[in-house]
Amino acid sequence: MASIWHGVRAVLPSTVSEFPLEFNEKIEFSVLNVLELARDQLYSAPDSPASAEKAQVILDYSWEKLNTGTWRDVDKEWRRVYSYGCLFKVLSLCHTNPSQYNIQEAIKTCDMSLIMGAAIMDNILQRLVGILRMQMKSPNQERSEEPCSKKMKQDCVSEPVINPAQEVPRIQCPSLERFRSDFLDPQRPVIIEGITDHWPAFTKHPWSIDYLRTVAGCRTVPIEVGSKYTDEEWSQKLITVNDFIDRYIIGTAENGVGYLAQHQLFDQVPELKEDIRIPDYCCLGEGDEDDITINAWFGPGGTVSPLHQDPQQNFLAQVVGRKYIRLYSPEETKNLYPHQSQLLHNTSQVEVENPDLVKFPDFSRASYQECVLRPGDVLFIPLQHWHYVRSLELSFSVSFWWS
Ligand SMILES: O=C(O)CCC(=O)C(=O)O
Repeated sequence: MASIWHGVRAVLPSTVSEFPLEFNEKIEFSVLNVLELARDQLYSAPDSPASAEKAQVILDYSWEKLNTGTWRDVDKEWRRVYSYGCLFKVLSLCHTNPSQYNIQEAIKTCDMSLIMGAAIMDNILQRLVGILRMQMKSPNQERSEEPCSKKMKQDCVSEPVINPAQEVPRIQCPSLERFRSDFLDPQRPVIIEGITDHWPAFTKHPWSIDYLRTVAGCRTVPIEVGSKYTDEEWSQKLITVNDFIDRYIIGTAENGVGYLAQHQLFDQVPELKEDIRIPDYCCLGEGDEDDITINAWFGPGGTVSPLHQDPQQNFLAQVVGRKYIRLYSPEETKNLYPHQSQLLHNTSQVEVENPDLVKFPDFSRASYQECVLRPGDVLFIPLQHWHYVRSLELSFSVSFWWS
């Protein structure tokens, strides 16, 4: 285990004077002082218990700042301070013969920095997590006698009946010009086939529960709990991917619907990002590749994303399982009863597959298109098009939001 500290130490600057601690005037002098003491101790007495205490002081204080007011208004400087707190905590956890528990705790701390903090020191927490992951017992080791032997939760998910007259059209790998003239310019939805065949997610590393456990099982991620985000009891929590699979996919620990729906997964777990490719058609947009948001949508059968619209063009790529999708053009907005509140104004109040037509009578006038998205399919959802999504079985999709 001495090698852990060796590996960790190797990513730190070699001397205290090379260790950067620069903040703007938003950060109070007393906080800077604790940060400097923690840094100096790291180089003078790294195994002193006082290191862990200072890390905790930095974490507690910056956590308060991150949780005051709305997230949008949190100053990035405080997110950097939080990441320094995470860094000092990881270092104190890894110093002397860390147990598996401490290594898992250190990985969780790196993830908290990647989720809540901001990049510091050339993304040092991302590099540390790579080193720590190698020291974890293989996530499948304990499960090796029973790979996938546990039965998957069998959800009773109803199969939709698709009306062919309303079905979203399909096309095989159109040229860029054809896609632009027939679908992007007129803002018409289409399912593009044959453009994901070369993705490692289908070839080299077919995505499966076991594969996810291997590349991301010990990683802490935010998940959504509740059948849909408009429900009162809906909430978000942080758990490891292994726990998410055990509780919500295999379903041994808890009932209820859990959805791993988030944009950070591919930044947190670069191995997964290497398995997918940004569709070439995104080059028709005005933004750079860095402006494209890539979201993961991983959950059991029956997860529902209520009818909503987004302010960007979207390619929704299906990797595992199938999803039923309904699309309404922005012209139908008047028949879709968006919520009044600012927070949910992009979400319809109507339960698409079980509408209350007494409360929402005009909903029945809204025309729509529908489809079942299958592995390999990529659905183009034009900007502001309302979409409703229900997974028909265990499903993993990836969406690309671009402008
Ligand atoms: O797959 C889902 O559940 C929702 C996808 C979605 O809303 C999106 O990609 O914008």
